[in-house]
Amino acid sequence: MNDLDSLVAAAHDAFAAASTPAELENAKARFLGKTGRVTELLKSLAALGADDKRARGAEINAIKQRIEAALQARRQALADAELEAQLHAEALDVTLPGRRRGSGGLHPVSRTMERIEAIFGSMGFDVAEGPEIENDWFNFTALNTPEDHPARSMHDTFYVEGGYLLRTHTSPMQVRHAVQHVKRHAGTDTMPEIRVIAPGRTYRVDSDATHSPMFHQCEGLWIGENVSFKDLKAVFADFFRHFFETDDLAIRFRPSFFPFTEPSAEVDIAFSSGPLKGRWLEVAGSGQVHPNVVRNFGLDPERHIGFAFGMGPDRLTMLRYGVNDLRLFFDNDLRFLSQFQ
Ligand code: 2U9
Repeated sequence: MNDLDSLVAAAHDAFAAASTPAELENAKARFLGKTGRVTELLKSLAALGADDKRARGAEINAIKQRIEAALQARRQALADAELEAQLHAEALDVTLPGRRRGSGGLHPVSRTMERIEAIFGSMGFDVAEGPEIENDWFNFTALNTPEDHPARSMHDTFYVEGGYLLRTHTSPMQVRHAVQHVKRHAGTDTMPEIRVIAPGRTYRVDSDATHSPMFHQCEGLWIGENVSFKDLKAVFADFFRHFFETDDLAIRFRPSFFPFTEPSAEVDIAFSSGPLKGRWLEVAGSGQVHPNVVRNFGLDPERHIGFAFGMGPDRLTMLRYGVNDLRLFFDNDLRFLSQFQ
């Protein structure tokens, strides 16, 4: 290999060793730059005679072109590699599903409330909603609750300024509904039945695994001229079978006491299959509406009778989904809540 061929080989090696465009341009300078080795060779022609100059000059120009071609090829290779790396780094899998905004969902207790409203709605019950801040008359007095009843104590009831309180049950809403209903039909001989449920938030000074200071209630009221405990049993049987989506459940009534009903009963259900099989579960309270309460509606309790009931949607949600701590519903932890979507 003559000196010119080995110069071409050296340039090839130097270009191949350059791994970035900047390194390649430095290598180029060493061969083709102002003081590069090819340039030095061309300068050395000045010392030669005319014939030698022509022959040597042609040789040097030939290797200069080979070196320039090698440089160009390496430039292209580096540019291709860079583009390839960039394409790889920015690769998009266009078959992946797009990123969507997560869709929200109903809180499990809200789902229960909606189910309760739909089932009672199918039995002809209206839905009454109203104030959570109440006065003493609607929350207690109209419901035959004596002045010295423990529920009225500061330990059980949240009192707010101005003699108002946070309703301790949704019963006051039913009193409001009944009073309005009676007024609307005053003076007419036949008054349509009162058939209403009152779902909503209620408040009591209480907090542990099964009690929350804010909790939900759904109460119901059915008043007419011929409404009896027999109808109450039928309504409950229908409701719980629909709510728990099974006919495999038994219902029992246990005598109890509430100021606003007489007689009164706790309502238990027991499933005949599933994880809760055979256990009596308390699910509601109920009773024949007390004559004093009917009188407070503006009706004659000798003529208008009926029943009322109350149930806790929080507890019904726990039973339906197998949740054992009420507080989970109110912690707003999406890991818990998203399980119900
Ligand atoms: C009017 C008259 C009477 C509603 C009733 C109950 C029995 C009852 C509890 C169920 C679970 C409260 O949330 S809970 O702890 N309720 O036991 N509620 S009778 O009686 C009424 C309502 C309105 C005008």
